[in-house]
This record gives sequence, structure tokens and C-alpha cells, in this order.
Amino acid sequence: MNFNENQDHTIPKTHPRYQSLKYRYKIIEGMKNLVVAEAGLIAHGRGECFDYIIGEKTTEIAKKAIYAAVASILLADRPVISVNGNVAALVPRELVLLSNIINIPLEINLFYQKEGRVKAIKNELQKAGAKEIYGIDPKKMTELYGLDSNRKKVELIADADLVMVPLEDGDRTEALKKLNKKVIAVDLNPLSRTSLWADITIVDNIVRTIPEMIKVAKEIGKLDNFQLREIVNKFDNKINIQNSLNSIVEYIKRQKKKHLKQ
Ligand code: PTJ
Repeated sequence: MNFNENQDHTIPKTHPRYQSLKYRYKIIEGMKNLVVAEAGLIAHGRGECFDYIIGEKTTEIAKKAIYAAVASILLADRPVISVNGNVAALVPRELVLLSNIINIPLEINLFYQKEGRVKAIKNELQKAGAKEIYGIDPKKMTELYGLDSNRKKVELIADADLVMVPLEDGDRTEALKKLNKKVIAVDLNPLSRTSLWADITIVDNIVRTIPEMIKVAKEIGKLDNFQLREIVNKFDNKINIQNSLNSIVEYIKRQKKKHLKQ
């Protein structure tokens, strides 16, 4: 797909940074139609920076976290995926597919409150095929204990035993943990507060993580609970984060050798 940035400048598919530019464009378009918060552009740039130094691919380390995440969701009684503006702009179709395959509801939950944003995200998810979306009707919402930001307004998340929080800010992850919920984070920054608080941290770009989760869900979806528990029990988040950091250092060293020949 070629896409038009600012109407008059077409990015050709052959551009070496085509993928990256394509997702930038989705974020910018998302901001124009209220799906993405203004600060979502900054968050995306932060993510790009980390993606660059992990090599812009899903590492074997991230794959281990993805297996543990999918197994945990399959074992959970009341799992929920929390959907914010960036995620809805970047991977709406993939998110809906994952939600259908492993039977995990989608709940809109926003940090930046602005008139029309919930509706814009709801439309985006519906366009992508979502039938049921939570976090829309204020009458059905309660407040999460121990949180002051707009993210405190929750529906299914209030009673969930597992919450997947892609691109999250640290406060809510901390609040969810204090309420004894299992938290799966997707965050390119292995040292963010969310990454450190979560039970399972997938250090990867959400645009690759969700398709990979779909693949893994198809692979392990038929395992029994004992086998799923084995996958979860083998996983250690602190070690996985350390390995992610080590792989960043190794990647930079390899690039230095390759490009600076020393
Ligand atoms: O739509 P809203 O109002 O709920 O707001 C969403 C954002 C993302 C703007 C809000 O949650 C926010 O400000 O987040 P932070 O505190 O900037 O944290 C976002 C984290 O996600 C950072 O650690 C980024 O490195 C990381 N990140 C950014 N883009 C990606 C990412 N991680 C995975 N995949 C990405 N594409």
C-alpha cells in the first residue's frame, strides 16, 4: 500500500523506512480524527527510539514473554485487554482478531480525556469488526481504587483477574497490581515503570506483538491447563527484562562493529 502524507507527498513502498513511516502516518491520522491523543505522538516517538535499539524485530526474548502472556490469558477467568488511542490507531484489526481467537474482551480506557475520543475509538474498533466493546457507557463504569487519573474509570477491568495493558503509564499498572490483578504489559521501554511492575512484560512493538500473539494463540490454544501452567511457571519476568536489556547492548555492539568497523 502506498500512502499519502499531507496529500501531496506519497511515500513509495520501496522507501527503506516504509514500515516505520506507515505507522507514523496512522498515528498522525489517528490524532486528526481524535482516536490518538496529542501526547500519543510523543509516546510513539519514544517507542520508535527504543524499537530502533532492539533492532525493529520481535526478539526471541520477547517471544518467550508472548508465550507466557497467551498462556496466562487462556488460563484466566476474567481477562481484559485495555485499549488506548495509540493501540486502536495502530492495530485495530489485529486486536479484534486476537480478542475473538482467545475470547478476551476489549475495553477502551484512556489517559487523556477529550470529548469525542471514546466514540472515535469505538468507531475504529467497529470498523475493524468488533461486535462488543466495553468502557463506553458511563452508567456501567466504576472507579478503580488507588488511582487518580482518568484511567480509573473502568468497566470489566474492575472485576478482571488479568489485564493486558499495551502502551501504558506506570500509575495504573501499579494500581492494578495492588488490586491483585495479573498484568501483561507491551512496552518497548524495558525500564518503564509499567514494564517493571507488570507480571509479564513484552518488550516489543505492539504492531508486531499482536500478530505474534495471534500466531501463538493458534499454536497453544488446544493445550490443557496443566501444559499452559507449565509455560507460565517457566517464565521469570525480571530475568526476561534483564535479557531484553542485554540484547539491546549486544545489538548496539553489533551495529557499531558493522558500520564503524571497530
Ligand atoms: O490514548 P490515551 O489517552 O490512553 O493515551 C495513550 C498514551 C500512549 C499517550 C499514554 O498512555 C502515554 O502517555 O503513555 P506514556 O507514558 O508515554 O507511555 C507509553 C509507553 O509505550 C512508553 O514507554 C513507550 O516507549 C511505549 N511505546 C510507544 N509506542 C509503542 C510502545 N510500546 C510498544 N509498541 C509501541 N508501538
